[in-house]
Amino acid sequence: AEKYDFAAIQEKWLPVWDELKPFAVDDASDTRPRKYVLDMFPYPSGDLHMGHAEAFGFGDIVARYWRQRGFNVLHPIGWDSFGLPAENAAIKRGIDPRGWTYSNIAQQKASFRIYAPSFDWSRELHTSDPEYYRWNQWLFLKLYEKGLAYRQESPVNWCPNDQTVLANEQVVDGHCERCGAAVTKRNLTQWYFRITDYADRLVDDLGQLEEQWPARVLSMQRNWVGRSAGADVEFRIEGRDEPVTVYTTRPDTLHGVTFMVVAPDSALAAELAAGSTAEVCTSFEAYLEKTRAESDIDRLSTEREKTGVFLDRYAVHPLTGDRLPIWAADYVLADYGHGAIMAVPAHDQRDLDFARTFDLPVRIVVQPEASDATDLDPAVTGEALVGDGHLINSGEYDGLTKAEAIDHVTEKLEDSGVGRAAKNYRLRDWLISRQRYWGTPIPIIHCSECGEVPVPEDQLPVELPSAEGLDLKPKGTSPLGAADDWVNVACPRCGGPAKRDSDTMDTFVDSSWYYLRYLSANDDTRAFDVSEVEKWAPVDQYVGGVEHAILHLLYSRFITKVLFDLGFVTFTEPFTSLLNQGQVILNGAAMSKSKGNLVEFAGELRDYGADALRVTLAFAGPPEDDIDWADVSPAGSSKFLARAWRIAHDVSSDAGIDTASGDVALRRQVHRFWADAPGLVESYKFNVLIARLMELVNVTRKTIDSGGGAADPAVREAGEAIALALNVVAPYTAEDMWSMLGHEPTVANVPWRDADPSLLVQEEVTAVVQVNGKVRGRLQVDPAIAPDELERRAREDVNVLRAIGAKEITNVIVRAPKIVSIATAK
Ligand code: ANZ
Ligand code: ZN
Repeated sequence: AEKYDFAAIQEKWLPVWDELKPFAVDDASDTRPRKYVLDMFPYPSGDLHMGHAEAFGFGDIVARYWRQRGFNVLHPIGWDSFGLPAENAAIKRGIDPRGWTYSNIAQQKASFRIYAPSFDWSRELHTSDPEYYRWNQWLFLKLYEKGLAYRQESPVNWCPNDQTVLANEQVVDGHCERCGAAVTKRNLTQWYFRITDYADRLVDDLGQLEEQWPARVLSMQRNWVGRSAGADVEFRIEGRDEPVTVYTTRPDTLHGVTFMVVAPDSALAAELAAGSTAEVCTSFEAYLEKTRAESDIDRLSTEREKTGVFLDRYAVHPLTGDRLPIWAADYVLADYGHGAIMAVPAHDQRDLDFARTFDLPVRIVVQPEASDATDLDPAVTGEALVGDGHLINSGEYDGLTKAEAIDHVTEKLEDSGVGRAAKNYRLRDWLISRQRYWGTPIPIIHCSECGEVPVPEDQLPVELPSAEGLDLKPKGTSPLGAADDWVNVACPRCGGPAKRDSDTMDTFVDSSWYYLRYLSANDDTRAFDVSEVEKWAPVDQYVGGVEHAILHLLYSRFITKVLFDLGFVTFTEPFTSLLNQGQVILNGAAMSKSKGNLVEFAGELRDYGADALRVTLAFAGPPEDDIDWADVSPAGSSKFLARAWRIAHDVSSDAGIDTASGDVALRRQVHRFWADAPGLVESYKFNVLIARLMELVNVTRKTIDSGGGAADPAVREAGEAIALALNVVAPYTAEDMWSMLGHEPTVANVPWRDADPSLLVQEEVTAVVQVNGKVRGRLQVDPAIAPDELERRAREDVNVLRAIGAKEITNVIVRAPKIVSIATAK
């Protein structure tokens, strides 16, 4: 061909690659070291979109790079194909979620084929296949055996629109993550995974990921677990036998406690109210009603006007014996700590807001450093003193620092038997049951005689019944409950009539371990082969969106630790390195169909081809940043690719391999590129890599046009370098160049070249020689020249000698390799 034609090149190489299957990993005889590169698998909600193009483009740079660095690279692909969107689409159109899902998968697959990430297609998986979800059920049973899966009635987040429960993680600002409806609470019996047993490890093991995961994600994980340290303190209650325990992170402020608050929706509040006056009972009941309608987020907000009910009951301060009024207020949550707090209004903002609303006393006990307390009285300023300082108004603890006082007070509480050091976590157990159809059936049978009976492993999978005849519309109970033939079974234990559990699993269960399934994707005898896991896992490079920074990663980390404890894996963190790509936006706004500002992947692919799209996305900036499609130029990327391609085209007609005689400046450029390129990829500087390739293309073109033409062996060397490196981001163009340069496919398997160190030394630098402050000479010198050598050469320079003449040299300053400054007598 005479002109760069991306469509023709794609058509030419796709069938070749289909035939060669260069990325199918056949491990048996391979001695290369291994790398496992994984992209978060797509949800098949339609065709691929620009976000996929970006994420999979970046993942592919890394995968192709490691392959060309001599590694045996596993880069698998599959679909996260269970879930609500399929079910909602099915309901809307009156079709089977299965059909909708699998036709979307086919479409995405066809697009991926053209986009051409270096996937090993032989390991393709769909979580909605019984061959996959069977092992979700196996995993569930493993957790069940370990006591890590349990059923319990408790108040749960309920989406009134989707008519299903939501994990805490799926409630965003009090609204359903999926549909945006305001979330309410309901008492339901649900399945949970005991992730709270792993809370400490989920925090502590983040240390293994420091530097390799984005700091932002590490802190989101840490905050989600929300571990805090402090003390449990017992308060005696007047008229009650049992003391009440509260959790505090600030035992040092114990002398500043002026009242107590209990969560209105706790059993304790109800009991204390019941033991009070009829009037209190009435106002408490009304308040409780109001509280029940509120979300936790609202309740914890510091912005809100504080409300509450005085219970007309009193606690006794454990150290001073002071009487402390007890209130019920919604800003205290029933299911955190002990559902009751010691209020320290001087040093806690919510307590202060409450105290100012209800005119309760404020006592400062931690004096801020170097300040005048009268200016800072929280009762006056409305600002709690939350910083460090020294204790005051605290008897024997006066003068101690906050940290010292925390230790001393905790010790004192322990000695007096009214408290102890304690930790607390924001993390709650993972609610995994869903009242929906399109998910993994929970492998439990309920028998009136035997209770909960796990489905025996050899009876897995419990297959989803056909959706035909089932009403999938959300109604608060699982549609599976109405599948009579499916739900009614004989109890595996006693043989009597029993019913299958009709809930399905949260789809985050599916994605919590899929990275292991890829390692034995076609093995129908086990979830994964431990020896394959030993070879490949954990994942060396994981790539995906920051929207999964909490849930998916937390659950995968948890399940990996469980599998470690069960002896199935030998590592405790699933993803060694993590790259979170930014979003693709348009004109500063997120793209969406409803806003009408959607850039369609399919259209861009048709107009510019896979390579130009990939180059555009990688060149736009650091991969973590958002890419505004209005600011980038796929047409510019096409031009660059055409220029690169033309170099190979020009070289191919002129032979030459003896680089020794080639243009040295060009050769230096090529070898500097090879010296820098690996570091650029490994630090995710894909945009810089492309900038360097552009520079190389330009210099090569200049050499062709001005020097020895395309027959210069250095030009061939440069053309090959460009083809080899371009493979990571523009595989079609690279393959075509490689072929024009006389090689067999596929360039993807040809290693990058090593830089020749002799070509890396910096050529020469110019040293300036001054005589009495005036520049009199310039010398071309080695940048590593020694100072005395430089001085000798300066003194020998003819122009310098002329300037000095017969005058006597009084001083010489040498700054190698840049300056020699000579002073003379007048
Ligand atoms: C006294 C105190 C003084 C507190 C002070 C803070 C500052 P984290 O870090 O999130 O664990 N608390 C305890 N249980 C609560 C509940 N069920 N609902 C709402 N708030 C609760 O927060 C622990 C702190 O949050 C505890 O320490 C308690 O207030 C409050 F200067 O006790 B603190
Ligand atoms: Zn039974």
